[in-house]
Amino acid sequence: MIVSKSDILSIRKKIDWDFYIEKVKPIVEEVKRRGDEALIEFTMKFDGVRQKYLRVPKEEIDQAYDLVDDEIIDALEIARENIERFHSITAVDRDIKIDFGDCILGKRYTPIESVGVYIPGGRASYPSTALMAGIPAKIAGVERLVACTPPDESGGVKPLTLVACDLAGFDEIYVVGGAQAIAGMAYGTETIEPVEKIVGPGNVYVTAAKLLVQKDVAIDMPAGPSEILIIADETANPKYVAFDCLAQLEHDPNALAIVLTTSKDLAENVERIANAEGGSLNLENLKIVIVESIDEALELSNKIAPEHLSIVCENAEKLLEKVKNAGSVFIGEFSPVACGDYASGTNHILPTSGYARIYSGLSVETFMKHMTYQILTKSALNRIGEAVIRLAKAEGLEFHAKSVEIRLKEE
Ligand code: HSO
Ligand code: ZN
Repeated sequence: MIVSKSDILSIRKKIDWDFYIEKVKPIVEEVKRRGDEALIEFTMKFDGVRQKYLRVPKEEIDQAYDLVDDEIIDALEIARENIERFHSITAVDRDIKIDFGDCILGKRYTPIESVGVYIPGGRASYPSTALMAGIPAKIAGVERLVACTPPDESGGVKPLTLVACDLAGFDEIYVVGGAQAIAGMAYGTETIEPVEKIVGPGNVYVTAAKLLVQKDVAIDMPAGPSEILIIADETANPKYVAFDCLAQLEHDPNALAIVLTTSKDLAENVERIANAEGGSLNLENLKIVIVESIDEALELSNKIAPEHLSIVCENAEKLLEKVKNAGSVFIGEFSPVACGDYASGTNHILPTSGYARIYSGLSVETFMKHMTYQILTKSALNRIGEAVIRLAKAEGLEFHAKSVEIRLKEE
C-alpha cells in the first residue's frame, strides 16, 4: 500500500507493557513459589501437553542427529562456521592495561557465568535462533548455557532444535515455554538452577515476563514483531525488494515492511509483485512511501530505527555512514536479509520497535561485563592525593579524605 510520509512515523502499534506485565505476574509468582510443579501445570494449561521430561536427556540429543536430514545438518554447520568467525573477530572484549608512568589503569572483561536463552516454539520456532544466541555466548566464555523452549505436540523438543542447540554449545535444554520458562530461569526450580542473564526473542508474554524479572536478572532487550525498512532508488530490482518485504511479513501478521523510494515506478512494481506473490500474508503491513531524495529516506529511517535496514541504491555503501539507528544493515542488491537471518555470520537477534535507537543486537559483548582496575604508586598518590582530599571534604566525607591523608603523611 502506498502511504504518505506523515503516516509512516506512527506506523508501529504501541504495546501496553504494563497490561501484559500484570497478566504474567501471577505466573511468575506461582513458579517462584511452587517450582517444577507450576512449570508442569502452566505447560498443560497454555501448551495443552504434558512434558515428557523437564530437562532433555543427553541420549535424546544424540539421537536427534539421526532424525534430521544430513543436508540440514550441513547447512547448520555452514551457518555455525560463519557466525563463529564473524563473532570471534568482532568481539571487542579485549582487556586493556595502560601504563601512565606513575600508575596503571586497566579494563578486564569477564563472561557472565550462566545465561538462559529463550527459544520460541510454535509459529516462530527457529532453530537458527539457538545458533545466534548460543555461539556468541560460548565465544564470550559463558560456562553454563541454558535453553528453554516450549514443548511440541509430543511434549518434547523437535530434533532440529535439539541439533541446533547442541551445535551451538548449549549445556542444558529444558522443555518449557512462555512466562513460566522465564520465571524458571530467573528464580530457579527443583530442576532448573537460576541463571544470571536471560536473552532471546519471544511473544508478548515472554517479553513481559523478561521485563518483570529484570529487577533480579539481566535481560537483553524487549522484542517486538520483526521489521524491514528498504531504501531504494530507480536502480533497485523491484522483484528483490518485494520478496525481501514478503520474507519479513511471513514472520508474523504484525511484522512490518516499509519501502522508502525515490522512484514511483519502483513503488508501483513492488506493490504489484507483492500483491501477486504474497496473497497469504498480511499485506496491510507493507507500506510504501515515495520520497523526494535518498537523504530524506535516510532521515525518516533514522527516526524509525528499523530492525533491518536494506539499502539498494546508487553508492549504497557510502550511505552507511549516514545511518544512525538500525539493528542490522544490508547493503546492495545481493544482500537479502534472509542471509543475515541464517548464515552470512551477523546476528539475527536484533532490536525491534524503534529500540535500535538505544540498543544493539546480540553479540559477544552481550554475554560479558567488564571491571576496571588500578595500581597506583606513591608518586601517583602524591600527584592526585590533594585533589581527592579536597573533593572528599567538599562532599563531607571525612574518612575518604583521611584514607588518603594518612598515606601521604607516611614517608
Ligand atoms: N528475521 C528474524 C530472524 C529469523 N528469520 C529467524 C528467519 N529465522 C528476526 O530478525
Ligand atoms: Zn527472518
